[in-house]
Amino acid sequence: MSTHNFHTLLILLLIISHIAPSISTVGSPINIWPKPRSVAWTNPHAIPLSPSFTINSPAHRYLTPAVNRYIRQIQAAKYTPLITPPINFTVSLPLQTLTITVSDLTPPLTHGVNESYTLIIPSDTTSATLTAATPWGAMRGLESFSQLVWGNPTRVAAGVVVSDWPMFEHRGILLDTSRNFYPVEDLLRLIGAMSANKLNVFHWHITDSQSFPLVLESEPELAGKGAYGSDMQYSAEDVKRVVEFGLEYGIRIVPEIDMPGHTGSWAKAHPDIVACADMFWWPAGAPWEDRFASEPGTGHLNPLIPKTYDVVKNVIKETTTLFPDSFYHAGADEIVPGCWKADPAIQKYLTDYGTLSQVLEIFINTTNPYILSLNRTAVYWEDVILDTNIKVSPSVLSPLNTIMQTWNDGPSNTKRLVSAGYRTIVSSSDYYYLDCGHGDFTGNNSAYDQPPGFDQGKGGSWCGPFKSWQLIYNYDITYGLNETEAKLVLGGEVALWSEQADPTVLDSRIWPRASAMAEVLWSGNRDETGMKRSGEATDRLNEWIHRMVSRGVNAEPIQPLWCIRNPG
Ligand code: CP6
Repeated sequence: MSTHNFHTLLILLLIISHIAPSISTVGSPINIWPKPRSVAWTNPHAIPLSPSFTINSPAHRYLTPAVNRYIRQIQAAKYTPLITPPINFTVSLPLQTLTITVSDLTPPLTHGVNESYTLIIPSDTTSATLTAATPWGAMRGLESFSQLVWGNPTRVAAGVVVSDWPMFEHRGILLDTSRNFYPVEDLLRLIGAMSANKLNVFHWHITDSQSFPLVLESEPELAGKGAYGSDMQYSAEDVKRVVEFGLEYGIRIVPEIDMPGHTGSWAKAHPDIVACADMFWWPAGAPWEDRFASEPGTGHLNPLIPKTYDVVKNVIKETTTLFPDSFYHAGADEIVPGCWKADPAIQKYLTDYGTLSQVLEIFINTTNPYILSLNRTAVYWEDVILDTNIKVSPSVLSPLNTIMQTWNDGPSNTKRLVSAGYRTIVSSSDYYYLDCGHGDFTGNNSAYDQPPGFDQGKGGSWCGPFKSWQLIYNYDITYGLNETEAKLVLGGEVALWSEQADPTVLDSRIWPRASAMAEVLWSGNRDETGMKRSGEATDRLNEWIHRMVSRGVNAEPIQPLWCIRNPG
């Protein structure tokens, strides 16, 4: 294209963009993360935000504290953007109020609650409006409003209508607090940052084989002996703080007490109900079938001992008392044959009656109805019906009240689950596992690090390769599904397993990669033309990282500052 033609085109584009209120990926004077479903600018300009700016809102147990928090943040932040929004300042009356209207204050924070909102900041009045169907939608709208405010003296973008709602209902982060411990303060900072990214589910993988940090009144020795220390436990008070904090930020807390595998830590209190816990995790030279666990920290609950169910029922019951959410994650991943085979009672069962799959079926048949009786929807890892070695018959777990969570093989396992009618949460380890730190964490180079058929050829180290934020945009979570099947995909979760993570790296291991997933699940991984959005998202993500850092979240950079100063 000649320079002349190029200039003509530019002028044409400028004229068009002035006539039509643009809803486009380019030219947005200031961006909201995750990108809303629709943003319409009409005569955009920056106006002053009054120093006495307030938000009028209906009183609500959780919306009111959210409103107070946003007033404080908006007044105090004086956020200095990386790039000053390309938008003219107009000397005009300052914005005095944001008025919130909520059609129904009663819906509790549940899966599928209406999170839509409409935010209108007109260019010619002193007051803006936010309308939402529920308090939870109002919280999402407040976050968007806060991102349209910057500078000192404070400016707000005016002449804009944001109409927004999520693409997927379940948008989560899994954090494993068993391999390493995280103080409550870290969990609260995570929940706050999740809310800023419009995520809505904190999947708390509380316990595993390495430690049992949850204090239970009915089973005090589980944490008493199974936690890393008395200073590395979550009390009922701690859990309450996390749950209440979550409600004030619009984040559901879904607990997972992983069982019957991943339970080595239970043996400190109850050695009699845990198979193989006293054995070394990897018999030298033994094949996969003879392994005691998927990683150091051995032990699986023994489904053939009645006492197992006394303990398990106490644990499930009290956990559902502590966590009000209607989802209960029941685990059931990675049952390793060698562990159960090493137990004499299970050995006898195998000789006389049946298979390891039937042993698992006994466990699921006893615990699943119990979870349902406590009015919970059980979520299971895909392994429970898809594992190649040990799995239950799908008829044991009804699609009517069971949700499955995938983590292996990306799209194909999702397809298998939804085509069998299960609602499914996608957390593909090839795209959404953020835990990869420094490779081998076992301290040696045993076959364990690259077990057969597991992650060979995908980058060498046990958890590799590192998943980039761009890769997250590349994943279509409903890939290859027909319309009916795609409807069963509830959403997704990124996961931070903590073998190589603890509070020192929490923020940077999660952010900004979880921001990429948050955008994918809120408004999709592709732009209007069907292109993957990661290219277009780069500049916006730089700004969003900077804003997260300004709010006390140590999100990692994705580019040198040079690129931001020399856009182009
Ligand atoms: N712990 C538990 C883990 C993993 C799972 N469950 C895991 C497996 C493979 C990778 C990362 C994490 N560490 N309880 C699988 C759901 Cl690559």
